[in-house]
Amino acid sequence: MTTTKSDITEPLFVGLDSSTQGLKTVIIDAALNVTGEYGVNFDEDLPEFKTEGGVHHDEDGLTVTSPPLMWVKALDLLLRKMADDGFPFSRVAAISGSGQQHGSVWLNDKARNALQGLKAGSTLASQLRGIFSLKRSPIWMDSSTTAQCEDREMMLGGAQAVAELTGSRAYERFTGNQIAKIYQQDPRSYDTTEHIALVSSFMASLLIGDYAPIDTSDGSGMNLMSIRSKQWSSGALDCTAPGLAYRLGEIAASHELAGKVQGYFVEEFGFDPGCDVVVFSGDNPNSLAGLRLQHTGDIAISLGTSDTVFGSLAEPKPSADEGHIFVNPVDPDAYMAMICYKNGSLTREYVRDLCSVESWKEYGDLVDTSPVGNEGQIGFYIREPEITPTILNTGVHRFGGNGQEVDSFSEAAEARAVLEGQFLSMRIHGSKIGLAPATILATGGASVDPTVIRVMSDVFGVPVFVGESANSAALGAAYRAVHGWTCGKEGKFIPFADILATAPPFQKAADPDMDAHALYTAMLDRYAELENGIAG
Ligand code: XUL
Repeated sequence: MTTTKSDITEPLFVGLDSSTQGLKTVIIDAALNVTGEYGVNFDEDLPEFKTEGGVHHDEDGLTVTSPPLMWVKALDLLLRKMADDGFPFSRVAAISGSGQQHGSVWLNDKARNALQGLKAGSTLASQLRGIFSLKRSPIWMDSSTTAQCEDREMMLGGAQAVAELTGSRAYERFTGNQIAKIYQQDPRSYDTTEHIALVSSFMASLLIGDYAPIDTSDGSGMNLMSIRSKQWSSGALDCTAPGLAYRLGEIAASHELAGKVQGYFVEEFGFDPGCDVVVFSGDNPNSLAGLRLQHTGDIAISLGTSDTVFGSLAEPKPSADEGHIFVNPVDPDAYMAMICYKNGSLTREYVRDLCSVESWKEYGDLVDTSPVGNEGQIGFYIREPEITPTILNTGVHRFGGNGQEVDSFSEAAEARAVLEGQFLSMRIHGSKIGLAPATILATGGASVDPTVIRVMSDVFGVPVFVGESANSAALGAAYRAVHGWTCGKEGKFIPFADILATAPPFQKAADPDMDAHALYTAMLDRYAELENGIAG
């Protein structure tokens, strides 16, 4: 690790987030206050790429890509916007960043020279147009690699063996399976590829003017890295494509320094030549940092279009059935686990509409008229094919207290059943990959609803705090910039918690009622049994 020196007196830290739909940045000062935010929207600000939601969908309905040159142009545009706004680039002590996970950027043998030789006076895009060996980068929404996933699981000893090795069973969107497909279907492009970056490491590469390493946390989303040795797994590489270790390059811990901003940014925008670039990571790892989940047992439940449960844990417990284990982005010796549900907000809204109430407030009042535990009634509301666990048949399944399937519930029971069911499921499936919450941070739209928070707190038996999640990935990247910069300055690893000591605390929204919690605990086995029956 390089030791850094900075003469900047009032340092700023920049977090960049190259997401599916746009490039955003959050800027913080040394006291961790947000001092600025800027953004570029791909569809609106870069219409020449003709993306929808930042992506191109192929006619097969499975292949989804984005043009990597668009990401370069977005950086040009974002920095230009900041310059026009008088942003004080010279005060930036460190930058880190976030990228949509799993997407890959394929670079030819001209790329390194082009990155190293950037000249001030013209845009990044005009100088880097020729560096891509694939003009269409596969991204996380792609699901065209089922055959490659099956091959990987067969060659490595089954789905659970792949999960044990790489943190997740083979998933279509994971980069290794995307690389295997391209190698098989377009070997010429593979041959002309010198380097394969993730979206995160590519954006860092632009800043340092060289190939930046892939970090261990985003690297866990590839089905290629051993989550225990934190190195490429030769077995996983061998069943992907030849010569891959060379193309993927180095792996670094997420708090390490990738280098300094290259001269181009110093001359063009006035960055300090000592400005550090801290290794970039994936958006979910950065959100973990942004939501300050630094201790084992700190869990976030994000209630959005899809619901996500993620948090820190000391010991990985990979499962082929659900979720992902990633190396932790703020503690190289720890891990993070994540599970996603497709049936989130839209499903809750569907049930609210079934209940003929006008507002979430009325909905909450209705839930309160049914007792905790819903007199044993359990409902499954599968509006979208579910991924946790896999339930492909959509529909509503209601079970009475005696376990018999019934056609309907009272409105109050219906209103309560969807909430209890979703949180019981999160408790069951989260525990299968080692998530044992000590506290929960609830984020996303439905987290403002006190009834939702009450049921969540009682099901898990822990206090629930509420927090902002807007731009949590960019904010997390900014926190990680402070973290990596401090570790660099001190020449040793500093706990992330020390960095966050001055951050304002989240607000407590509920303490659990332990009698209610005991009732929910007694329902877990029955819930799991009924769920198994539905999943078939
Ligand atoms: C995570 C995933 C998405 C992407 C884009 O596994 O596929 O969350 O990171 O946000």
